[in-house]
Amino acid sequence: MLSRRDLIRTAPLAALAGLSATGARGDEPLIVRMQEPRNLETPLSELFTGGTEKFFVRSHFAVPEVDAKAFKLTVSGHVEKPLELSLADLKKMGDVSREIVLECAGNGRVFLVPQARGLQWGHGGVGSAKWTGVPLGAVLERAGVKRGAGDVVLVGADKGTIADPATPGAIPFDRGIPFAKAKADETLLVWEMNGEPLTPAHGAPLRAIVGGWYGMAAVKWLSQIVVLDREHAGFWQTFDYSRWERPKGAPPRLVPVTAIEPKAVIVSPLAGTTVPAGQEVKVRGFAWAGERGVAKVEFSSSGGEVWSVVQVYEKPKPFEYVKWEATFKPAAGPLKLLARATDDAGRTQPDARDTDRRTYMINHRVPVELSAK
Ligand SMILES: Nc1nc2c(c(=O)[nH]1)N[C@H]1C(S)=C(S)[C@@H](COP(=O)(O)O)O[C@H]1N2
Ligand SMILES: [Mo]
Repeated sequence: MLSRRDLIRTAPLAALAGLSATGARGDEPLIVRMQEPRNLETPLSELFTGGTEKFFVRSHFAVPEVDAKAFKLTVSGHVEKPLELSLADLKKMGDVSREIVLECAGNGRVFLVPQARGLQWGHGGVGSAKWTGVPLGAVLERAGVKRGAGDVVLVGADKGTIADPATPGAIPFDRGIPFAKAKADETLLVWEMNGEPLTPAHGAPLRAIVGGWYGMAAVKWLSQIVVLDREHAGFWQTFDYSRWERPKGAPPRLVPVTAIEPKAVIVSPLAGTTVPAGQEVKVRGFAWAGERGVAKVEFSSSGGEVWSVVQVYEKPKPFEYVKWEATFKPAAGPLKLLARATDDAGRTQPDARDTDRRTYMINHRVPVELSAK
C-alpha cells in the first residue's frame, strides 16, 4: 500500500484533491469568497478538523493594525468606574478556555433560492476552536455596571464606509449584546485560539466570543466596550444581521439576529460524485445547535421519505459540535441524502426556508445529490 508520502510524490494534483475531498486527509486550501477584504471559507474536507489554519474568515473591512503592546481596551458608558485595560491587565484577571462553535449568520447562503445578495457561503462558514480569555462578565463587574443596563456594545478597531444605506462616513464594526448575555459564562474576551495567540485575521490581539450566537456578535480587534442604558441600534443589528419578527397584534418589526439554529451537514460523500451500488456507503457529517446541545441526528438516503436515527446524545453539549457517521446500501440510480439535527429543546431543522430570516440563519435541510452505480 502507498503511504501518504508516496502519494504526495506520485499522485497527480487532481488525485490528491480527490483524496482530501473524501475527507481521508485534509489538505485543501481555504476557498476565497472575497479578495478584499479577505473572506475565506473552510472547504468541506476540513470542516471542524482543519484547526486555526483552515478556520473561515469573515471580515467586513480591511484588517486593522493593532499594536498588542500599546493596546488598551476602554470600558465606558453606564458604569461606575470607566476602565482602560492593557492585555497584561486582562491576562491578570485569569484565563478560561472553552470549546465553542462560531458560525457566520450567512453560512449556507449559496443554497438560498432565489439567490440572495451577500457572500455566497457553502457550508464552510463555520468552525470550532478552543478559545482562551476572560469572561466579559468579570470585566463588567470590575467597571461596576450601573442599575438599568441595556446593551453592552462591543466595538472593533476596523472601520469603513457603506454605500447603501450611506453611513455617516466611516463606521466601525460593532455589536450590542443584552446585559444578561454579556454576563453569561459563555461570553468571553479572548486572546488565544487553539492555544496560540490570535492571528490578525481572527482579531488579534483581542476579540469577543459570544457562545451560541452567530458570528456577527464575536467582535474582532475589540477596542472599546460601551455600556448603554438601552438597546443599541447600530448598523450591524438593524440594517445588517436582522430578521423579521411578527409580534401578535402589531406590525412586523426587525430584530437583531442572535442565537445559532440547529444544523447537521454531510461532508462525505460529496454532491455530484458516484458511489458503488449495492455496497455499504459511509456517510460522515457534523452537527451543532448554538446555545443548546445536539440531542439527535437523523439521516435519510431517500430524499426525506424515510429517516433513521443516527445518534441520540444523552448529554447534549451546548456551544459545541458533534461528529456523526451513518451507513447505507444504495440501489443504482440517483440519490438524495439528507441529515437533520434536533436540539435538546426539541427543535428540529426545518424542511423549508423561512424567508422572515432574510439572508441569515440558514438551516433548512439541503440535500446532497449524487448517484449510485
Ligand atoms: N471587528 C470585526 N469583528 C467581526 C467582524 C468584522 O467584520 N469586524 N465580522 C464578524 C462576523 S460576521 C463573523 S462571522 C466573525 C468571523 O470570525 P472569524 O473571521 O474569526 O472566523 O467575526 C465577526 N467579528
Ligand atoms: Mo458573519
